[in-house]
Amino acid sequence: LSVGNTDSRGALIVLEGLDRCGKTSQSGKLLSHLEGLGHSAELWRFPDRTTSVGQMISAYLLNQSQLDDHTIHLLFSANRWEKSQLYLMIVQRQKTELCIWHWGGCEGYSGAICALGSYGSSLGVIISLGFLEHGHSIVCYHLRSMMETKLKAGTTLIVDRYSYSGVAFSSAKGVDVEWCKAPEMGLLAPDVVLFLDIPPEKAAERGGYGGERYEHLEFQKKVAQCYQILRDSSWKMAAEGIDEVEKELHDIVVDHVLACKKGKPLSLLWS
Ligand code: DGP
Ligand code: NA
Ligand code: NA
Repeated sequence: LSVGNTDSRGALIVLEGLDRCGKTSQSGKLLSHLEGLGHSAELWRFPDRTTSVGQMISAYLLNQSQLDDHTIHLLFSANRWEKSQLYLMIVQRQKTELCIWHWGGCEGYSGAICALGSYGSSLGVIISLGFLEHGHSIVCYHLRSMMETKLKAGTTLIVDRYSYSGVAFSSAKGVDVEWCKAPEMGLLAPDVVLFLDIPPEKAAERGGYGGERYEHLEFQKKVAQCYQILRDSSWKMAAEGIDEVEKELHDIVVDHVLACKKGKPLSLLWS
């Protein structure tokens, strides 16, 4: 196993802001910048509308379906948990070497897992299986989340919206903040949150505004207030569209990428 021999990892970078704040184009520029410096990086976004949960979210945002505020909140959260789903790596032990034999989703295997021991590994817990279903003398099941797997393989994730959108948009409707935070608990905490600070009035002037459920000026003003409640020391506020600010954001991100490369530990929301 070549990954995980050190605690080096990619950084988890989250971009947040109101609708039409320019996050998506900033995410793209950030990706090119990191790749240009030779870092491995990927762009993710939430909601991920490609999954079956994501399709329900998309229909709701397009006003094609109506859902209770709590229900849609939990669907958005489920859409983030989907990406943290445990994946299963089966490794076969060959003398002193471990080689990856199969990699796939957990379904169908979870019932069979019986923990006989664990390997010390920065990758996580490797569980030896005591039965010989696959005809190997020792089969190790290694449980990892997709997001953690990417990070620990050294890939930096630039994530367009995350749990903060979840709490800000739902609490702007009047749903209790603590209730909103609860289902996000246990997801990975970002290393840095870049908040693109734009006056709601300015965002509202942009083309295509109003196309989806939440794109109304009065609602976005409430979302802006709710974001402020969530703000902590990991947040960097940035006025959008200014070259120096963009450069500053890039420098902040590179600093975090380097710190993670040196082994800065991962933590969980909302600790
Ligand atoms: P986007 O694809 O970034 O334009 O996001 C779609 C819309 O969904 C946008 O108005 C923000 C909102 N949104 C994103 N994440 C969440 C969430 O977790 N909960 C709620 N209620 N809204 C969200
Ligand atoms: Na939008
Ligand atoms: Na999104």
